Amino acid sequence: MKGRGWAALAAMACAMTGIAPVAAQGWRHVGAVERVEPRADGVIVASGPAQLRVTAVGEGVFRVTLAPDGRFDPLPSWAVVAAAAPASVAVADTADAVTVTAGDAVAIVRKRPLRVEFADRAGHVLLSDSQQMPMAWSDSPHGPRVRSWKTMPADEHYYGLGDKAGPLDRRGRAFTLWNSDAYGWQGSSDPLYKSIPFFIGLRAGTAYGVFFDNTARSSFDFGKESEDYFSFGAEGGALDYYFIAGPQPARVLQRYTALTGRTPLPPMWALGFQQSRYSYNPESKVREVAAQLREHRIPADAIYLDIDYQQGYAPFTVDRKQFPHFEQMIADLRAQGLRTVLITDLHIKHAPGTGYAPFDSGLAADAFIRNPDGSLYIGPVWPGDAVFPDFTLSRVRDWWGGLYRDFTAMGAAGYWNDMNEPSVFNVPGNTMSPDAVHRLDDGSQRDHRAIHNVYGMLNARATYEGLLKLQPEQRPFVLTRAAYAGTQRYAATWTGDNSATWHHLAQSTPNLLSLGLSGMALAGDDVGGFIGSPPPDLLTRWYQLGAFNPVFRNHAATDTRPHEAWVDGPQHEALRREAIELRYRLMPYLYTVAEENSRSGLPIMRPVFLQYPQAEAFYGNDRDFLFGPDLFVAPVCDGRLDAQQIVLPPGEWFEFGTSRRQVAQKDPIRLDPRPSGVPLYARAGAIVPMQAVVQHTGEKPAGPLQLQVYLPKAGGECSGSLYQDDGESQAYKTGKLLRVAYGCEVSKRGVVLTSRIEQDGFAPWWGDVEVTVYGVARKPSALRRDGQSIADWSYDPQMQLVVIRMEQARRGWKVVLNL
Ligand code: MIG
Repeated sequence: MKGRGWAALAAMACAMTGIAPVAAQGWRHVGAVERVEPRADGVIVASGPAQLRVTAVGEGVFRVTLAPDGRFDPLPSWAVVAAAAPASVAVADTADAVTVTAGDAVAIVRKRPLRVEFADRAGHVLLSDSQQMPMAWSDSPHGPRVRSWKTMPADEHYYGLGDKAGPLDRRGRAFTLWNSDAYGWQGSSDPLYKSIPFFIGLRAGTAYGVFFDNTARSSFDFGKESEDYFSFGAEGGALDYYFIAGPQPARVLQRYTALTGRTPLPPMWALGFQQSRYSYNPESKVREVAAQLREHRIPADAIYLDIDYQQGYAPFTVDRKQFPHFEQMIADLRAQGLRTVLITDLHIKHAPGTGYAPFDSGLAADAFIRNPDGSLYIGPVWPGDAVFPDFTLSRVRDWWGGLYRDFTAMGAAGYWNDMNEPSVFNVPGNTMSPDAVHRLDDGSQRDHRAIHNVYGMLNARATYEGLLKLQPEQRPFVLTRAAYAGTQRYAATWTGDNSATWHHLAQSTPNLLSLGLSGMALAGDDVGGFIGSPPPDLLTRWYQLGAFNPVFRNHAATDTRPHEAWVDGPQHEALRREAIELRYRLMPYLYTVAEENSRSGLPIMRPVFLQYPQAEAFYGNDRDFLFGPDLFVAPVCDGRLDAQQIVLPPGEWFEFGTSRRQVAQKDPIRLDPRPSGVPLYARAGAIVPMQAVVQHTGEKPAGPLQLQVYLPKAGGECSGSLYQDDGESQAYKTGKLLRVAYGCEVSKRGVVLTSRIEQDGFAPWWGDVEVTVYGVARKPSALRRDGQSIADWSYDPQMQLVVIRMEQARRGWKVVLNL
């Protein structure tokens, strides 16, 4: 079929499907390049009025922008924060092509016809424009469109686009990006709440990324229309995309998050267990839930107040009839180690003349979106008729941020920006009118079609930046439902209104992995499912999986049975508590991973191929994942009782907390599906920092810092790290932090364990350390710390482990185990 040409193909597809052939949809192409204008950072090529600009904007990162009429769209990017030409860019113009070399990648602009390719320095092509269908634009009756088609290798896999439904590998399917309130979404629902037009292509261990920076309704087709090509494009805006070289997928993600920003270090409490429900009201109910959490000894750090705490659903109000002592309630929760998170939807109640300050002040500040005729855009949402802040204006974002003044003064700790697709009731498309007018700081205007997909992100941004202004010493916590690329700079997210079914439990992991691969590492879903009432087994399994999600929040809709940990009797409660306790025991490790994410963009939940790109067995694995660099989680996601089959990542792994070693092998491990918890493995060579169980992150853990050392075979090494700070302030930015690197070397004669203090600006809660070394086959003959014999150690021959207790170990040390 390859040789038959585009038109024939399109005609065939048309005959088969009844869809108008692409070629007939009025696409126009640049054709042959007529002029070449080399620049310091790349090149502009032109043909007639059309121009294409290809520039290097980082090592291995290129930006491609098409201007059909020769004018490059002046709309600034909402997503990109850092795109500067690297130190050395080489541009070479030959008869057939212009090449732009930056770092380890080359952009090749072929001239006849114009086609763009990307390759590594050795000439291996990574991504190339389709031969049949070069990039195109149209202003056909279908409206303005742009699109790029790329050759699709048979063995290439595609990941990203945020939390789309269905398998993690997007190959063979097509997706629309148009932020949508997708209540009741299912495995094939599309579009959903977020638009993150970024994906990673992965083929035989080599990866690249593409970020299509366009906020209009867009679409990605990964070979659904044809197996020969994949494509992306939008209904409006510019063909403006970034190619990001790897070759490792982790490198692609580091570069993508350098371009669009990273997640700031969250407050530690946000990594604790969070209890939510639509809604906990009145005040007595909130207090009761808090008391139950503590009575049942379910560790927890936050309680959410959903829309019913407000007066008539008007954002930034409190229903004082239901919550007579709102401030005192927040303080009382805080005294129990529970932070209060308040929902603050963006739709401001349209309430002229009623003394509702958010409306009055917004109107006075001209902060609301208007129709083309200048009247206010009004749409019905929870409060009834509502108006919508014009978040594209920085002065409106400032105004919005100021609305949080009272709540922050009352001691609320986090904010929940729901409904920000935006969701509008009882109107076509369930969102704002496409003609509504958004104003920009440069004085220009865009209609809603152009801004829709970034609107929710700007809501989260306004909240985050406002909180930073109000409480500059604290780390804001914002949870957003809608997002565009770059939203990770401002907010954590969740996957919206999932359902209490086994299917949705299984869908949770690919969604959260995909969010992490799309830059949004701080993500979770409604544990237990939002819609419907989960049977006890399902709810327990969901707690067990949620304990390994970056955001761990139990939430449920109004008409569902209770979802709290204790509602199904002592056996289920014990299993759920165990899962939550493990989360808290792992907090030193988790917090260290979150800090790494803030610097590198590497997610907290990682598909195995992110760390082991050659492990093709995992390219299509939607169930299992790495929790940070060292733990492998193989959750139980179905209610069946046949054996759970587990394939381990490459290398050697230990069953967590034991000396039982497993080597990755072809034949899967078969496990009884009813282990009490989630099957969990630690990498041989890992050093995992842990602590005693606490009821919330503000409680000082009893006893020492615990280090679990999983010994590799003789000749091997191990590594681990610990990051700690005060957990909530910005003081870490001025060096008030502790960073420790742990290591080990294993030889036939023994083991050498080391602690190296890399940064010593913060005194943590611990002074002593307890090291558990797993995989020690015989009793050591001697143990020395810095040359001195260690008194307090023991060997368990059954468990094949050594436990060493050391006082005053918050410094560099070297421990030698003679074997
Ligand atoms: O129209 O605030 O996804 O988590 O509980 C429903 C009420 C509005 C949708 C959110 C859900 C939240 C609910 N909200």
